[in-house]
Amino acid sequence: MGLMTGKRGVIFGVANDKSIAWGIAQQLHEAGAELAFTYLNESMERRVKPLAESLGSTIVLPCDVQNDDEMAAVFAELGKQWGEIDFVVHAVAFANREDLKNPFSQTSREGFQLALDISAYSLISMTRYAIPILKPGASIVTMTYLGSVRAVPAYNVMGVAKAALESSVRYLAAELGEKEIRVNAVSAGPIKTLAASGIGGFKDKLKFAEERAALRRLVSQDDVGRATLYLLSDLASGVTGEVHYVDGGFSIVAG
Ligand code: NAD
Ligand code: 0WE
Repeated sequence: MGLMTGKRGVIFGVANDKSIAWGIAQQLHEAGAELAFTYLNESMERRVKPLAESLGSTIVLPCDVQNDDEMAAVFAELGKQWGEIDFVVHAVAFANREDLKNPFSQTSREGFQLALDISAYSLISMTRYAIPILKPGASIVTMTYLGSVRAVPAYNVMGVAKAALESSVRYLAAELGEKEIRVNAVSAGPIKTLAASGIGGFKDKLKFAEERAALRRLVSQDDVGRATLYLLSDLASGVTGEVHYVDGGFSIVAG
């Protein structure tokens, strides 16, 4: 019997086998969970379908989180096939590349709205569509980053989006506690993924994190996957509204 045996849930945010969402999926699968996946578009579909199949998943659905109809269709289909579900993983973020490069004060209204819509509002709409099929005891986890609470060079509008995301975690947790639904965030240290590969000077950030972290190492998709597994499982039945750092202790040191 695994920690997640008999539990079912959906994972948003797998792009390829380097994705944090994929690290989470592997841990959930090993623990006995049954998984559904969503993908952004056709180019992602080609990568996500074989990954999903490798874990025995048969429910793989399109979902651009900016599109309410697609989001509604995902949870309608899950309701049809499974009735109710036990967990949701939100591992989705996007900002215009120039907004992660230009001075922060140059952020356009459109760029701000795009980053906040995809990276923060989507947790609210995802939760809203999930609620009708979430079991009591269900758990929602989203992925965040230290740039929400510190001015990390170049993270810019994504930092504002992550601050909104973390605040949304607290408001959703406060609202859904009476339904015995938990909502938490995992704040991961820097990891080389597709989303990170577009960032200038990311290598230097990795080196800095490795040198300064209390554990003197980077964190992996597996490190994040295991902590997320805990938050999604009944081991964390008393934990909600939290931002749980999985950064090797980078954020707790100074000097
Ligand atoms: P990734 O590129 O593998 O995943 C990002 C995902 O977001 C992709 O699957 C992409 O398809 C999806 N996405 C973007 N726009 C979307 C939209 N409109 N609709 C649906 N999906 C959309 O990169 P990752 O690093 O695994 O990122 C996953 C999460 O982890 C993000 O929230 C990111 O902010 C967070 N995070 C990443 C790091 C890091 O260093 N890599 C650190 C902390 C937190
Ligand atoms: O959340 C993220 C990255 C999110 C992201 C990445 C991209 C690159 C490609 C959002 N939008 C885009 N848009 C693109 O066009 N991380 C936590 C990883 C990350 O990004 C940084 C970091 C870290 C860490 C950017 C600057 C500084 C540090």
